[in-house]
Amino acid sequence: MITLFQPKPMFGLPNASPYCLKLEAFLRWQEIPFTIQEGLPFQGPFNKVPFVDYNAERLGDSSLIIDRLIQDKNIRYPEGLDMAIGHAFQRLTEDHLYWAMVYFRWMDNRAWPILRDAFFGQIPFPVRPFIVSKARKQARNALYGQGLGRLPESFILERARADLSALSQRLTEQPFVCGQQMTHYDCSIWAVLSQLVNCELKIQLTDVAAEFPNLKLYIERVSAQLGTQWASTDRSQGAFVAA
Ligand SMILES: N[C@@H](CCC(=O)N[C@@H](CS)C(=O)NCC(=O)O)C(=O)O
Repeated sequence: MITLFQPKPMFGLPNASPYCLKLEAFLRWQEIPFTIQEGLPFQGPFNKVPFVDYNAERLGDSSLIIDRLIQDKNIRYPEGLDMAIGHAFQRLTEDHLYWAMVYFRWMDNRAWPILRDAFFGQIPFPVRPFIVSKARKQARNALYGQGLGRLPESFILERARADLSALSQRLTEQPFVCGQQMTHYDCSIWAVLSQLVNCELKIQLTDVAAEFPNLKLYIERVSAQLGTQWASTDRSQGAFVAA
C-alpha cells in the first residue's frame, strides 16, 4: 500500500499542486491502491510535495515515484507511441509553463490575495504575516533563479502562450501526447493544464489557455481515461468532493 502525502484539495481541484494532481491521477489511472494523508513540503525527502511512503521507504518527486512504479508494476505501453515527444512536452509543461503559472499565482496582485488567504489563512495571526512574507519571497527568488522571474510580465505571458500553442498543435494532431494511447506523460500535462482551465483561482493564463479550445477537450479526454468520478466531475459547478 502506498501513502500519498500532499496538501488538502483547493480551488475546486483535488490539488492546487500540479505535481500532486499528476501523481494522484497516475495512481488512479493505474488502479494502484493508495491512501492520502496531508503532508507539507518539509516532511518530504526533497522538501517538496508530493511524497509517498512505499514499501517502508519515503520517496519524493512525482516523476521519480512514477518511474519507480512503472518499473515495479511492470507497466508496458504499446509499440509505436512517441515517448520522446511525451518527454519533451512534459519538460515544457513542468519546467517552463508551470513557472509561468507560479508567477501569475504568486506575483500578480489580482490572484495573490486569493492564493494567500487560501494557503495561509488558517495560520494564527501573530505569525501569519511573517510566514506569508517569507513564502512569497521564496517564490520570488525561485522565479528569479529559474529565469522567468527576471522578464517583464508581458514576455512571461507570451512565453506561456507559445507553450500552450505548441501543446495545442500537438494535441490537434494526436489525441494524447505520445500518440493514440494515454501514457504517464499525459498525467503531467493534464495536471498542469487543469490548473489553468479548471481551477477556481483564475489567473491571466486562464484566459490565454481559453484561446486554445482543444486543450479543454484534451483535459476531458484524459479525465475520461482516468475513468472515475474523481476526474470527470464538473468541478466548475462546485459539486466535487475529493475521495
Ligand atoms: N519535481 C517535483 C516538483 C514538486 C514541487 O515543486 N512541488 C511544489 C508544490 S507545486 C512544492 O512542494 N513547493 C514547495 C517549496 O518549493 O518549498 C515533483 O515532480 O514532485
